[in-house]
Amino acid sequence: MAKKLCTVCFMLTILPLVTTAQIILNTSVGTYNQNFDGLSATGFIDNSTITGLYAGGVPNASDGSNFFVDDYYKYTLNSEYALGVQVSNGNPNRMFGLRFKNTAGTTIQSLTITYYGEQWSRSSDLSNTLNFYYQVLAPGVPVSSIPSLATPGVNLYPQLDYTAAVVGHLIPLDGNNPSNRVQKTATIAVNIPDDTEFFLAWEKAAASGVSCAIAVDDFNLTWSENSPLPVGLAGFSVSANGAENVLEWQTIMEQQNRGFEIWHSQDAINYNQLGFVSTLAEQGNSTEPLNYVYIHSFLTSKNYYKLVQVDRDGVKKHSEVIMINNAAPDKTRNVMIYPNPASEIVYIDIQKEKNAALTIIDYVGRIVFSKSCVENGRHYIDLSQLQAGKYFVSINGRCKGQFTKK
Ligand SMILES: [Ca+2]
Ligand SMILES: [Ca+2]
Repeated sequence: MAKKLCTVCFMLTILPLVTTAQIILNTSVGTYNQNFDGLSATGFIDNSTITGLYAGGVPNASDGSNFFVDDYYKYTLNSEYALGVQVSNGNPNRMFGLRFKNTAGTTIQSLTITYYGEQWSRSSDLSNTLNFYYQVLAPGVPVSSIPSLATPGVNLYPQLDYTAAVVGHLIPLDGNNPSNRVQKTATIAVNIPDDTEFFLAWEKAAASGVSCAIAVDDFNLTWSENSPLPVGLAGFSVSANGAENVLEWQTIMEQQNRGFEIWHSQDAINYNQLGFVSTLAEQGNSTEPLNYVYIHSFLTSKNYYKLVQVDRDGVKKHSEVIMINNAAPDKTRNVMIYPNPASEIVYIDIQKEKNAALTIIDYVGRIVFSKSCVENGRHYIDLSQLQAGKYFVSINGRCKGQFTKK
């Protein structure tokens, strides 16, 4: 009898947890991480195997060499899992996603989403994209199953789509190999009131033949009650393009905007300004969408970026920080010069030189600064005595870049 009573008490205790087992965001700013390593080889239950994770079926575990098409996949290598899918001809689209609930007592206005797309097999099917999307429900409305791309109220966000790069006849690939995984990241403006559920999800379209095995891993969400930027910033993303990182952002409206400072860090603590991108809006005012791009050639693989939007009256507002791990730094480049344009000071970072002779030359070839036996590291050059114009930086007689004095 006592045992029975205990069981009833236990069930009463756990039942509320089961019915509300989405991922709870109960602070105005916070972070959620999911590496999918809580998956196992023996089965999958929506919203149970991993709280808030929906995949609508029982996935097979695979290292990419077994092709259990039309199931959700737990791609594993040494118990390191990713969640993905492989679809065959004639079968419907497949989707999976994470279900959240805002209980912070405030409206969430910004989501910074980062994840890795991993390709675990090759395929000659060309529909090799995982489409990212999100759905916000009305306050108080619970959801019980994953929406699809076709669901009314779903928002697409193409900057977070992942397209598998390797095409060819079906063979397994190691999705953990850096050449088979890509980091996707963006900050998106949202409106998620308190007591509201939302899904962040991916959908793989139906295939012609058998699709590649395509997966998501190392997901990170940072949410905030603050809007990404006051100048109607619709998105800020960083993507890898060989030895360059491409920063892209869009404004949906601008008022009294002067432009954007681009700040960079290698450790998320010490930031340096790389440059300034002036507004594209006439007089800093626009009601049309405007697109901005800044390209950064970098020296180390881990890079943190943020935008600082500057009003015409000097007021500054910071964007979220985005980190990107690009495994292909430009190894031929060993000097960084910033900010550009510069006003009072220019910083010159030097790596892998010995007893360097540092020279700054103006546009007609006159030496305006020189120093010998310069060590590797960061150097501060006072520009206050220089005239406005273009200058070249030479190390040991080789031109390593240029900057403009404002
Ligand atoms: Ca993982
Ligand atoms: Ca992985």
